[in-house]
Amino acid sequence: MRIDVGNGLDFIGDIHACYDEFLELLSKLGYQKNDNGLYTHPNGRKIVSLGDVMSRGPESIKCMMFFLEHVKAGLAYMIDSNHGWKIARWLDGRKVQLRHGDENVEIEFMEYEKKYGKQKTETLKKKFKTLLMESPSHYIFTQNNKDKVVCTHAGIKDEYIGKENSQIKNFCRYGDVSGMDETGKPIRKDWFKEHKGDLLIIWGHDPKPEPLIVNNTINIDQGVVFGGKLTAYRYPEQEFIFVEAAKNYSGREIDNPITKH
Ligand SMILES: [Mn+2]
Repeated sequence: MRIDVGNGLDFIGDIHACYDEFLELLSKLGYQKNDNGLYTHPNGRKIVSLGDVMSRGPESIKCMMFFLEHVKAGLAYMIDSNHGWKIARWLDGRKVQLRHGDENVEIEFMEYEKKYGKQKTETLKKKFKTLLMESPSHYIFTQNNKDKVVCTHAGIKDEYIGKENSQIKNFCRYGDVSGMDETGKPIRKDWFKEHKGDLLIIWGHDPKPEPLIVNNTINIDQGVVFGGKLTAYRYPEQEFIFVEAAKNYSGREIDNPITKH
């Protein structure tokens, strides 16, 4: 899970099927579509998704297709995430309840099947399943063989970095969750307050109106699907680039994580 920073990285927060905003962000970052339909950067930069590329928003299949093709071509990286894991298990035929926007993915697949037929749909589902199941809980990016940046979906403890087991995978997917509150929402503990040292941790999952910077950790989920914005964090430039959401796609008006603050 160690990768050299190379010619620079563009970390992208939770896209949640907001494909238009994602393409706009790529264009702002200087990526261009080549003759094979792939987005490349003239300086050889690469895209790093923090997961949750699908669900809630309008175009899950397009977003998953993007990462399927770009990860395969070595142009992007994507890590595991809570929605990603749920969809992976659903695609694997396991019994899961599709909610919190995951049901939109099923609807998209039904429409896809009507348009392209059963065989093509099954092939695509299988490819998505493999991509999602094989995504690691986190990546460590290095410069001159020194660990510089870690990316994870919902959080990580310092002692987990560089290791992988089912407990670590769950922590990275859901964060430090200690039960549910009376409305059934997870009670989240602030794992990032415990982070020590120079290693930069970039994470998403928990939408904040602006990037939250604490102890060398940065949350770059600015809730594009809730009508917020999609964030890119450029490394090593340490620069934020944003695209505003065209609308609030989530349908959530009350208790919206972006507007309630
Ligand atoms: Mn998430």
